Amino acid sequence: MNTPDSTPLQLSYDFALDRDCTTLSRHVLAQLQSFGSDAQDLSALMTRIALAGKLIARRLTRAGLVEGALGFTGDINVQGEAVKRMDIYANEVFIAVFKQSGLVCRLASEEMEKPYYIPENCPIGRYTLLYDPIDGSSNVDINLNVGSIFSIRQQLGDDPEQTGADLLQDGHQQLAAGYILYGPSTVLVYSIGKGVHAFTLDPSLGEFILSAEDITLPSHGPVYSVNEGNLWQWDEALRDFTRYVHRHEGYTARYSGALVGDFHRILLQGGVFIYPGTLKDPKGKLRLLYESAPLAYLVEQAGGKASVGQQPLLDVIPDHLHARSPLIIGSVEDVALVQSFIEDRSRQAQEERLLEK
Ligand code: P6P
Repeated sequence: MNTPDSTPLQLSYDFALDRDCTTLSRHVLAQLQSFGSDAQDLSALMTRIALAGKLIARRLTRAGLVEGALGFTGDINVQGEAVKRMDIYANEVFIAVFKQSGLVCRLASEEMEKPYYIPENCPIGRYTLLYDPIDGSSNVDINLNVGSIFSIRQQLGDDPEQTGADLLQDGHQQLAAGYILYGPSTVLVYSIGKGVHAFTLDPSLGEFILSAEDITLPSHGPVYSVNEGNLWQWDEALRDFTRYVHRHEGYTARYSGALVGDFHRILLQGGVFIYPGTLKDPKGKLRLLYESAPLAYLVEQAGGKASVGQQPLLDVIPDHLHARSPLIIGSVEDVALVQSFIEDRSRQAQEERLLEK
């Protein structure tokens, strides 16, 4: 409000107060320009996700001081991966937070083989939360960034077998998606299909406060993010791309071992993140429904691109709940560059097959 006697100090107070009052729930309702039941649901869902983020952030910031917070449980999860204690804690947080919500009938998590039903919510709550409670958990014990990734889908039908079969839909069916990055600050990034927005946790308020609105990726960026230790397992096209960026100015490698942090860097600075198929895992390592698809939804909302190679990632329909997919995601020009090497190799292979005939 620019009153005649407003001083720059007054203006900065007004700005700071207005910003501190732009909480996540208010932002969602403003995005939807509605107070209807669907809008209220989404706003309430995002508020619950924020609560989960606060509880996980609190545990992470004190993990080194809390008995039993770090290290492994000794179990192997449905992914065949060693389970960290923080994976279980974070998974339980999401269950506890949504149990009381009345909104979500079903949770599908990287840590649980089958969907988790919350019967008391099911007649009313027609939403499913798909999530990776702690992504990059190998970073927890060394105090490096980790994240939670989430996706919200409508529950279609009653899923009588409780297999989540109705979730095997392409990524365009997502109602909302985002992640929480636990780094020097805790940042929640989300989209409900109206742009990508970031909120930073103010621990003194216990609130996520709007810190960046309508985030858009640059069309090109210097960063390529891939684990070159797997180079010997990749298709030749990915080696061609790697040789190209090694030999050309203007590229820099950044890889943290945690998808959420690596993606967040690409979202803000541009570039490309790649987790390709390998000889060991031809479909790649990352899970489609609760890792790649939510990030693909975000990146397209931010003007970027996500592909599994030659097919847009959001078009892919998983054949089971924990289906994996290759992931090439980031700035339009950089994803296109990776795809150009894939197309060249595919054309070359086709020509060789024709010559053999
Ligand atoms: P690699 C973490 O386990 C994760 O799922 C992602 O967060 C990360 O990008 C990837 O795996 C790292 O895998 O094979 O490079 O160690």
